[in-house]
Amino acid sequence: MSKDKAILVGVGLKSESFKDLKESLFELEELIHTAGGEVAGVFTQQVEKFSPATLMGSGKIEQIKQAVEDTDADLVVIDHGLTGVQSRNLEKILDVAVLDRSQVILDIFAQRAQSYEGQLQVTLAQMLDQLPRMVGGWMGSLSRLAGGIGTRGPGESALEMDRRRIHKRIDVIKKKLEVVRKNRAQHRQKRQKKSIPSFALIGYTNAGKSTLLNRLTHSDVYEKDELFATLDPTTRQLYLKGIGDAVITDTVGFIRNLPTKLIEAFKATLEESTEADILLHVIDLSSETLEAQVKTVEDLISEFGWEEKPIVYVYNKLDASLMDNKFKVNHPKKVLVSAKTGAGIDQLKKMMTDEILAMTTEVELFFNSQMEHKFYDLSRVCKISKKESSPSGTFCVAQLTQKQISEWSGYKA
Ligand SMILES: Nc1nc2c(ncn2[C@@H]2O[C@H](COP(=O)(O)OP(=O)(O)OP(=O)(O)O)[C@@H](O)[C@H]2O)c(=O)[nH]1
Ligand SMILES: [Mg+2]
Repeated sequence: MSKDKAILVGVGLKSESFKDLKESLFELEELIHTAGGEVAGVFTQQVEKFSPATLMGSGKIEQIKQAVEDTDADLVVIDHGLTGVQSRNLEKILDVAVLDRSQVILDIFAQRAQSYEGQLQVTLAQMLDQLPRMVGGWMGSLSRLAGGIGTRGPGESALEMDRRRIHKRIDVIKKKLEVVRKNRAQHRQKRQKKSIPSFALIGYTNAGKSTLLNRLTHSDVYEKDELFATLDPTTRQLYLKGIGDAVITDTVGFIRNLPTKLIEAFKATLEESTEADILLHVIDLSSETLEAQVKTVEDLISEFGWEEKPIVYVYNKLDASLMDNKFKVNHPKKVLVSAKTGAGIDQLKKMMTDEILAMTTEVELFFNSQMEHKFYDLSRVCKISKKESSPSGTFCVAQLTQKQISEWSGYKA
């Protein structure tokens, strides 16, 4: 199938920053490429206020229409949310499919979704996204007959469904996801019962989270120079000198103007990060928009209520860093690394160890001679600061996290 040809339109208010508008639009170009399309033209418009009927002014729409005809474009993508009325009117005037930024992101997610859970989440997000757009019987651009950007979905699509059936489907999918979530929670509980220290990699899409996971755990998780390479969370074990075993989770990346429906649908995936002891916020030193990326992630961190967690700022791609990026943002707990070359990885591991140790309390434990094997289990997942063996058993002082204190409370000396 030939590539979808898209005309992109950045729309914002005159009172908003033009730089942000351009940055976001540039990112939308990358999203279109990732979704498998090509860009046939780019327009921008800053308006005094948005038109409820068509979002932007008629002059600009005329120009876009002309460009659609000249380039034989298949679709127009607006870098702004659209109401159902706005989409319908624009599609009528332009006579091609009109999508917004969310729909492009959802389309990429639909192409990426591998696991059962991932597919359920994307289907749910697409339905939640589509519902408020439905005007009367009109289904918007999803009703395009041919495939292409905006028409893909992993499961049953919203294509020919009416509102009532969509509501029903949404309920069914939510129930299925609830089962998946419970499953995940059980797995996590098992892990937590063994109270292994846990980390979660978070950050902007393409920052290098998966590459870092591979570097830290000698794994082979999919990493690629494209947006949203990772969708399903992966958890791997790693060894930290001074502590022992720990686990680290890699998950979906963030992007500015992430559709809220998507966040809602990906709750189960995000819970993996919510449960981690420590967050590693991965930042791309080679990005021209480093500050905006950091801000997007930090806003989401507070939206998810993660700000109470210890966060280590991992500035990645040191080998390809832009000159002044290294000095741009100053977080107290920061480390500069290259997941690609391995530079700074030892410092990062040391920092991860220190962060875990900072969460611990010294506890005196005693293992009688029959329970000595338990002491060896313990010594694999925490720091033992003192140990005395006698014929009756082993006494030790261990540095334990809160979770570990409850797990090992039966051995208090
Ligand atoms: N030069 C350089 N490139 C890197 C480094 N780390 C990762 N990359 C590249 O950056 C791109 C994105 O890496 P990923 O690890 O897939 O990024 P991610 O954060 O997992 O991205 P998503 O899963 O899409 O959110 C890949 O092409 C990597 O090879 C680094 O230290 N230096
Ligand atoms: Mg990834």
